[in-house]
Amino acid sequence: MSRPTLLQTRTLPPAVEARAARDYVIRRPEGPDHTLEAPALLAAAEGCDGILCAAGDALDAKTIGRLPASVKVIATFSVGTDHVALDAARARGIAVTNTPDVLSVATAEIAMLLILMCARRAGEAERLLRAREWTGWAPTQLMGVTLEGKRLGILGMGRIGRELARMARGMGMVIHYRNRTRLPPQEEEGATFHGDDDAFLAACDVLSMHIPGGAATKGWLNAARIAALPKGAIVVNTGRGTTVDDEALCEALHSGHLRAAGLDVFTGEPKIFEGYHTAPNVTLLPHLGSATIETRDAMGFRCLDNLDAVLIHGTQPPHRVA
Ligand code: 8YV
Repeated sequence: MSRPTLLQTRTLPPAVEARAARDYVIRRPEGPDHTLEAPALLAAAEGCDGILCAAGDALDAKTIGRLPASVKVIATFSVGTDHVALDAARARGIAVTNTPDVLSVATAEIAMLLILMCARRAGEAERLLRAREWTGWAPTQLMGVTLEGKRLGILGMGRIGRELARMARGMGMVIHYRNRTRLPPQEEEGATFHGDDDAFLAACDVLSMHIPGGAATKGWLNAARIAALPKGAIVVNTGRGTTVDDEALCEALHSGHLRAAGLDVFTGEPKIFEGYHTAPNVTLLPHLGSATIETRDAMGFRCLDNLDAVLIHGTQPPHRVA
């Protein structure tokens, strides 16, 4: 049997590349290894049986509608699927798969890293040293806040949220959570569920956001919700940048209502909202949530397991989302 043809939009870790090249004819779009815009994607998809893409690739309804009939499956190298128009894929009978579970710990680790950096002002402190401006130890210099005993509010107690809760409990934090959609709430041992936004936000010394992107969550953290957080709260986002109103967040950092923010995701990545360059007490990371060697290998293998099911074995892919 001849090998199926795969459009692979990004360069993946070596072990994943090797397995993909063994089992598929690999088609690579021309140009740099980043977000693929619709025309380049459609041109490269000609004659392909499947697409292995990543978050940010333009798989909107229009593009999916114009994919060649040969495409049977889209496997995204991400747990988030906001960049893929799932209804359009369903309408065309194209299976869509993602990579759940394997990135939960890595992403929770980045959320915890941001929480720690914000609480202990580590970014500011490092910038001071790099600017050669440290003049010596002082009792009141760069004082942060102790996390032990503080309340961590997890927005979206899913797989990643649960891993973060486990880590935070180990540090003596008190866990509160809110799920926007799943009702009734699952019982989450050692965590307090909140049924409405205001009570939840009022209980957040630290708010960590783990909700998906897309129209339903756009700008969820707006000025009103930021105002409902206690003065001096910390906000961390490792989900999707679109869930935050950037202007409102910058404003709250400048006014001092928020102590700090830590962001790993941004609207319109890789560009970031200009205000973050000058906002005080903001720690910025370039979408590192799942970026560990172990996790990226596992994500790649998960994509290939899904592609193999559809294109080689003719079975249901294990992580089908549409
Ligand atoms: C991905 C992510 O690695 O899985 C997700 O949804 O945000 C990241 O962990 C990245 O988006 C590339 O697809």
